[in-house]
Amino acid sequence: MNKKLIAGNWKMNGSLVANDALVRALLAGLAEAAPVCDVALAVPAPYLAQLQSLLAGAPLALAAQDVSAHEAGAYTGEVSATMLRDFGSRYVLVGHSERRQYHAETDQVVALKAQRALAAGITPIVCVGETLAEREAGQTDAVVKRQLAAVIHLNGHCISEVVVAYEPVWAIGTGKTASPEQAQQVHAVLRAQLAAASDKAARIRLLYGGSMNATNAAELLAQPDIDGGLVGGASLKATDFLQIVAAAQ
Ligand code: G2H
Repeated sequence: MNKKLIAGNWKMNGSLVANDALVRALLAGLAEAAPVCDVALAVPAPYLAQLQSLLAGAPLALAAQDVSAHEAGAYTGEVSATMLRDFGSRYVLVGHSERRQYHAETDQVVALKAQRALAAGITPIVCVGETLAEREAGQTDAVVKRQLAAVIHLNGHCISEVVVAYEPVWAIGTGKTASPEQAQQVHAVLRAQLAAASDKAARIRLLYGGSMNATNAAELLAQPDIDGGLVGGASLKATDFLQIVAAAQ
């Protein structure tokens, strides 16, 4: 069994004052609970410096929410993997559905971003997932397999260096969660695809994301191919996030 990873995704939320209070509450809770899983927080890029300082020496890893597909140069507004590393990012989300949807990120762009992250020594958390229309059309497996296929062969890197997050788009921020059986079914498809590509497939962490909360986390995390969670809304309240971390033992 893999060591679980619970990653909070703050999305575009936070302020210097609110972040300080939330992180201090999380650190106090983690010190008390001494969780056996890995815990990370994906925060907006302007707050990486604040979090780097708050998390120094803490059992809470820093993550970014996006990375440029380019290394450096005339790409106004972009943040490179090297810059993220400068600020202590251990992970970075790539291909979150909100990036695919609102910023037209293709599978190819997502693969380039994953490649940039790996080259900088940052673990990409590659997000895949189907829309409601795709699920209803019976295309779930085909969609997630196509999205995963794009990152399976990254130049000079092994897929085992990547974390994969399955986030059904219809469950994101909607309060609708995939049932543990629905999530496990897709995770098993992803695991089989990984196994065909790597003898280390069993060690690749597959996270579930999409309205994971303090109530449903334990059941989802008990599934054999669910190795953690990518948590949006519920990561903004310390008590909720700590309960999810506690469920990941
Ligand atoms: C999915 C998830 C975190 P939420 O986007 O990435 O968000 O838990 O709010 O559905």
